[in-house]
Amino acid sequence: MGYVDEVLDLVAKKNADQPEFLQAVTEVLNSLRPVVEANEEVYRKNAILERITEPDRVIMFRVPWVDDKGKVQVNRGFRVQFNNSIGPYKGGLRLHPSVNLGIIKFLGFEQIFKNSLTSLPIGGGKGGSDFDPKGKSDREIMAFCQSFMTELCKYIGADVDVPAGDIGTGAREIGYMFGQYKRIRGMFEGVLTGKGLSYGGSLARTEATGYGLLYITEELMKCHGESMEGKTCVVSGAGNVAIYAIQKAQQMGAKVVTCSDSTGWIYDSEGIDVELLREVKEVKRARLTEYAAARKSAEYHEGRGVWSVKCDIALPCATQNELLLDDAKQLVANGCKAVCEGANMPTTLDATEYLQNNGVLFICGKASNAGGVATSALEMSQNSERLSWTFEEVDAKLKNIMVNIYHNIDDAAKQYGMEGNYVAGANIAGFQKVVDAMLAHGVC
Ligand code: NDP
Ligand code: 2IT
Repeated sequence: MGYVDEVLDLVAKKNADQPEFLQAVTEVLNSLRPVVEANEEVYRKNAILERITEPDRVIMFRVPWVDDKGKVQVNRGFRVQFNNSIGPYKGGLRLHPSVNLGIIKFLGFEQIFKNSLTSLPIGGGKGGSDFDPKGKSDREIMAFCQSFMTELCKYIGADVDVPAGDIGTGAREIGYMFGQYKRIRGMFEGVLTGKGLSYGGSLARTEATGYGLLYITEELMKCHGESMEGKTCVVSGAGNVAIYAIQKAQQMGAKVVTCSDSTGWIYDSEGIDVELLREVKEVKRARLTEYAAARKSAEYHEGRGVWSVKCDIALPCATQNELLLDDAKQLVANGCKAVCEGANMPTTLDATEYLQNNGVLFICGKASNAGGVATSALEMSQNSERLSWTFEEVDAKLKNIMVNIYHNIDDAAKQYGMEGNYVAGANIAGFQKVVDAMLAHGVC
């Protein structure tokens, strides 16, 4: 048996109850085959694949907090510090009832390669909790965030591990967590990113993931003789990534006709009104039914369905495994030219293969959503030098990073005879830097 298959077997045995983690490892290791075969002796001897698929450490803890009725609630908190070969652990905190160890491990594993692709010195980590922020009062959110940080603060630091936002964790939650870290550790340092502008946040971090997604999508289109102008896009999600992806797509002259949340989706024949969407989701934290109620051209549908809408470009920006094989078939039948992932692993493995085999340009999240974490690393740089850069400066650096990621993954795919396979290109390009550092550090 080849080395990749041996390790895939081993990882499947050790993590049988973690389907999302296995899915992520399977995608990555399968696409690394040509690189592993070319270096099999060294990688085997150094157990590179065994080590890269086993987190440095997993921290799990109880998060007790008091709700508005005076009752004690208990959630489970996680931080997976996966790999710090090229820099301090870096990755978001997800607050959603579906969170479990397997999901945090999949996200942490992906983060290793994503962070490497940014070309900035950040390692891979991820955390979160099965806490559900929906319907909670501000005081309850604060109580949870303070309790979560009371435990987490023992394991993080500006040069150790720097968490940030993800699903359910935005500026409000980061603020409460930063306050608690500062209070317990007695230190004002860049321990979190996605901070507010008044206490060390970076301009353009809020927009960065969505904007970055569109910068790489535009480069992809340009390199295939097309532009964003006049293209019809479908977007899923209505959170941080989706909102700023829609905004930038519109600035580039595309028409975005859908968005979605966890209960339903919108088709807006006139194109999504981003300001209205922000008001409904960011300010009121309400359902998309409120968007439909406020806008004549919008239809609201219960359940899922954005991928059934005819489009040139599809941008999944909600969550993992939200674009399935049947959705991929529908996109292809409707003439979709490109799928670029704003979310982490939104497309299942069979759907990805179907899209690739049917001529759809496909960029995976670890490349196309890397703008968020890249700008987090820029926030870390600004914190270190105790300066803040202008919006234009950060945005220009972000664009440059995304365009470079596109060319790096394109070149890596070509180098290994898989031209146009940006999944393989991303995994190979991300892996190479990490493996060089791991070999340099010896057995650890
Ligand atoms: P948000 O919490 O801001 O938004 C998530 C959106 O997806 C919401 O509209 C949510 O609906 C919707 N959604 C639909 N189904 C689900 C589900 N089953 N679970 C969770 N959400 C669901 O998160 P982000 O926009 O920050 O994150 C979206 C995706 O992008 C995630 O995969 C995340 O890991 C990834 N990502 C985020 C980055 C960032 O900087 N924030 C960076 C890189 C990747 P509802 O409104 O009903 O909750
Ligand atoms: O998935 C991701 O890259 C994020 N949620 C952003 C992580 C970060 O540290 O900014």
